[in-house]
Amino acid sequence: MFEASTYIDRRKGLQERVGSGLLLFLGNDPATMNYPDNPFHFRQDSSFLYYFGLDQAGLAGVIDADSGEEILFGHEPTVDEIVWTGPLPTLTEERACVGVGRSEEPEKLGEVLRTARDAGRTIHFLPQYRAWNRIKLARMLGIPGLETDEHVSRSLIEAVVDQRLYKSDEEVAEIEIALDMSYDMHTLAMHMVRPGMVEREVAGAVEGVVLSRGGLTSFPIIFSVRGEVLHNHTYENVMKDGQLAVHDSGATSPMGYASDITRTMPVSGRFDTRQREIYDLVLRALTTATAAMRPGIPFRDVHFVACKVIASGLKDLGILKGDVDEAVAAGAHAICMPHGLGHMMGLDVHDMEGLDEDLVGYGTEFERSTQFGTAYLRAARTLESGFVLTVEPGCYFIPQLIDQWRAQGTNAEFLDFDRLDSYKGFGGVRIEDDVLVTTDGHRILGRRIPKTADEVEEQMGANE
Ligand SMILES: [Mn+2]
Repeated sequence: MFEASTYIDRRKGLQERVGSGLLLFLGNDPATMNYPDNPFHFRQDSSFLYYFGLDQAGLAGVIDADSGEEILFGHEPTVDEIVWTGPLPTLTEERACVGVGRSEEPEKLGEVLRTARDAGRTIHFLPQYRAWNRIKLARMLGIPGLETDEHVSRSLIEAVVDQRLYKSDEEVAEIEIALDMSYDMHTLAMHMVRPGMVEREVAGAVEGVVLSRGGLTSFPIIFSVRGEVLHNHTYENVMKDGQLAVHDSGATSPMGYASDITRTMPVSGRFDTRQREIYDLVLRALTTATAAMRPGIPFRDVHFVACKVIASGLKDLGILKGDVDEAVAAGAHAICMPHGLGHMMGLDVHDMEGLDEDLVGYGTEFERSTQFGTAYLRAARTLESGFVLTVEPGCYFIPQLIDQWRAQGTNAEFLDFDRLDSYKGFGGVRIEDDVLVTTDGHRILGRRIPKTADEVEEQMGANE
C-alpha cells in the first residue's frame, strides 16, 4: 500500500472535482466458485483500491463531498473469524493506513445513503460489474437490481477517469514490478517451448511464475499456436515444428497494477523465412509506432502509423496492392490486423473499461469509427504525460475472414486473395510492449524482454 497521503490526496482531488453529494465506492466481496465457501482468488475493485487502498473483501467507502467527511464501512474481525484466518487488523488500524477518519459496520451504509437521499442529496456511484454489488445497491437505494446502471453518476465517472488516467511515479513503479514478473513469464515460456509439448504445459508454468511471485495474472493467459484466434484461452494443442506460438499474458503487482506483454516464438526455436518476414514486419510496426509517441499526438494517429507499416510490408509480400494510404483508409489492412494498436493500462489491464470504454479511450475529442478493424481501437486520445498504454501490433491470417472477404469482394482492389490463401495455417504474430508517455516523449516500461527475432531465438536456445 502507498503512504496514507496518496489516498488522502486522491480523495481530496475527487471531492473537489465532483463538488457535492455522497461519493460511494463499493469494494468487492468474495466471488464464489462452486459452493459458498469456495471462492475464486480475491480481486478488489480497482476504483476502491485507488481511493481506499485496502485489499480485503466486504468493504465500502463513502466520501461526503460537501463536508469532506469520509467513512469506511466494514466488519471488525471477530474471534470466530480469526480462528480460521489468524490475526486480522482492526478496522480502525485499516482506516488509519489510508487516512480515513471514521468507520462503521456495513449495515450502517444503507442508513447513511437513505438519510442523504431523503434529504435530497445526490448519491454518486460507478457502473457495477458484479451481480452481488448490483443487488446491494438496489436494496440500499430502492431501485430495481437490473437498473443500477441507469442511475450511475456521469460526474463521478468523469472525475475518476480524469484522475486514474494519469499515472504517478509510484504507480509506474508498481507497473514495473508487474513487468518484472512478465520478464520471468516470457523468458520461461521461451525456454520451455519445443515441438511435442502441449500448450498448457507452458501456460501452467507461466501462471506458476506469477503466483510464486505474489501476483495474479492480470487476465487469462493467451498461449497458442493458433495465434490468429485473438483471444484464445484454450491450451490443448500439441505444438509442432513449423508453428508459431503467441504468448500474451500479464501479471498484477502486489498492489494490483497490471502488466500486459505479448511475444511470439517459433516452436522449433528458429523462425523460418516466411515467419521471420512477418515477425520483422510486426516488430517494425511496433518500433515505428512507439517512436511516434509523445504528448500532443493522438493515439489514433499512432495506430495508423502501425497500420501503414503493416500495409506497406504486406504490399512488399504481394498480399496487398495499390496505394498504401488509400488501402489503410479503406480498412484493407484489417484483413491482417483486425484489432486496435493498444489500450490504456493501470489498475485494470484494460484500464477503467468498466466505467466507460469510449470516455477512457476517446474522451470528448474523438468519435469511434464503425469500420471493421478501426472500430476495435480502444484508445484514440491525444497523448499526455502520465498515460500508460499498450502498443501491440499484430499480423494474422484468419482463414474464415479471408474466405468471407473474397466471397464478398471486400477491399478486393487492394488484396490478392490467392496470395492470402497461401498463408492460411500460418497463424499470427503479435508483439506488445507497455509504454509510458513522458513530458518529452515516451519510455518503454520494464526490463527488456527478448524482442527481435534474433533475441527470441537466442533466448529459446539459451538452455540447450
Ligand atoms: Mn493488451
